[in-house]
Amino acid sequence: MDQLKQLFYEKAQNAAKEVKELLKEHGDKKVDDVLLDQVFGGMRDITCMLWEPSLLDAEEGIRFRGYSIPELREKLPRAEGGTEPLPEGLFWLMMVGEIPTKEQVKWLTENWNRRANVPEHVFRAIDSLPHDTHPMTQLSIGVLAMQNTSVFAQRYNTGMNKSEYWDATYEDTMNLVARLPRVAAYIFRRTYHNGEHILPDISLDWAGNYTHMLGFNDEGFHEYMRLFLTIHADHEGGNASAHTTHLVGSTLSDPYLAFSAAMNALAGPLHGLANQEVIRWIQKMVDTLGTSKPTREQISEYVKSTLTGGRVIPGYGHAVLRKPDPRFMAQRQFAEDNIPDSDLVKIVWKIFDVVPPILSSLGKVKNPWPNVDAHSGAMLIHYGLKEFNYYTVLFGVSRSLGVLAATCWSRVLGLPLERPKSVTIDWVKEYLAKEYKAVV
Ligand code: HAX
Repeated sequence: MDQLKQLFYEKAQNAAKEVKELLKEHGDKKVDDVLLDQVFGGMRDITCMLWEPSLLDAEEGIRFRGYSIPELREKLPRAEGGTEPLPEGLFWLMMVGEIPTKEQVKWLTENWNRRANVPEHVFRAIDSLPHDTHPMTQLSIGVLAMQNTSVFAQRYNTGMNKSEYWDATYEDTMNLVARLPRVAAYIFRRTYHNGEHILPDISLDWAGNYTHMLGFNDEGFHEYMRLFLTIHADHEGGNASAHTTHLVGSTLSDPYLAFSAAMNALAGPLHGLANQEVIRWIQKMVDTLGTSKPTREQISEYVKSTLTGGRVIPGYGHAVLRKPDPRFMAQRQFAEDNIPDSDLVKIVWKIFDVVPPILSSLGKVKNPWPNVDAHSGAMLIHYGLKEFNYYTVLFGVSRSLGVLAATCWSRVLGLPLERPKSVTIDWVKEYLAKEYKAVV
C-alpha cells in the first residue's frame, strides 16, 4: 500500500469509528429547520451533507481542513524558488488533514507521473468531435471515455466486498487526477493549435507540467497556475460541481462517471463558466467603449446597461459568501506583486470599485462582491492564454482534487445513496392549510 493510501486508511478508520459512536449517541439531534423559501429557493443554507476536505464560512471564505488561503500560501510546499503552493500539497492535506512535507509532495508528483498514461482511444474519442465543440464538452467526454479503465467498476463487476470500495475509489482518484492534465492539454492543443501536441515533462510538478503541455514555459505563468489550481480545488460540498460528484457517486457510479457529471455542472454560466463569461463581458465593454483604459464612470454606465438588458454581472455574487472572495483577493495580491501594469488587470480592479455599490443599490443581490471568477481571465490573458472558451477546463482540472478527495471519504465512511424528499405545489398548499390553517 502506498504511503498516502496507508495514511488515508488509518485516518479514515479512526474517523469512521468516531462517526459511528457520534451517530449512535446523537443521531436524533436536530441541526436545521427548513423553510418554504428554501424548498423553492435552491435549498440555500440547508445543512444536510457531509464533506471533509473544506468548509465555507459566509464572512471569512473557504478553509481547507481548517487552513485559510493565505495560510495555505504560506505553509504548503512550493516549487524550487517559487512563491505559490503546489496543488499536490493541497490534495494531500484534503485527503488526510495534515500539511505534507516537501518529500511527501515530491512523492505524490512522481506517483501521479507514473499513473498519467492516457489510453489512446480517449484521444480518438475527443478527435471525433467537431472542432467547435466547447472545451468543457470535450473534457466531459474525455473523462467518460476513460471510464472503461475504472478500477472501481472492474472490481465491482467481479463481486468486490463493500469494505474495499474505498480502496478502488482511491485508485481511480489517483489515476484520474494524474491523467487529467494530459487530457485537458490535448483538448487545448487540438482546438487552438492545429493538433500540435506537446510531450509531458516529468521533471515538472503537476501544475507546471500541465502549463508546459498547454504550450507555456514562462515561470511566472507556472507560478500563477500553481496558485490557480490550488484555490479552485474545493469550496465545500454544496456547490453544483461538488454536489453533483457526491450525488452521482452515491449511486456507486465510479469516479469517472461522477466527475464527468460534475464537469457538466461546472460548465454552467452561473458556476464555473463564469470565468469565460467575465472576460467576454470585459472585452465587449472595451470594444464598445473603444478604449483599453475605461474610466470608472464609463464602466459604471456599462454595468448598468448590462443589468437593464436583464443579464447578470459575471464574476459577482455568490450563493454563500457575503464578503469579497478570498480566492479573488489571492489573485489580486498575486497580480499586485507580479503584473501591476496590465491594462486588463487594472480594469478588473476598477470593476471591483464600481460594481458592488451598483449591485447593492438593486436591493435584492445578497452578495455584491467579486467571486473567484472575476479575476482569473485577466491573469490568463496577460500570460498569453487568450482562448477564453477554455478557461473553465482549467477550473475543472483543479476541481478534481477536492471533489475526488471527498469521494474517497464518502466511500470509506460508507455514505449511502443520496435521496432527499421533494414535494409538489399542491402538497405545499395542503400542508399550509393543515398545519397553519392558511388559506392558499
Ligand atoms: N448580477 C446581477 N444580478 C445578480 C447578480 C449579479 N452578479 N448576483 C445575483 N443577482 C440577482 C439574482 O439574479 C437574483 O435576481 P432575481 O431575484 O431577479 O432572480 C437576485 O440577485 C438574488 O440573488 P442572490 O440570492 O443574491 O444570488 P443567488 O444565490 O441566487 O445566485 C449566483 C448566486 C452566483 C448564481 C449569482 O450571484 C450570479 O448569477 N452571479 C453571476 C454569475 C457568477 O459569477 N457565477 C459564479 C459564482 C461563483 C462560482 O460558482 N464559480 O464557479
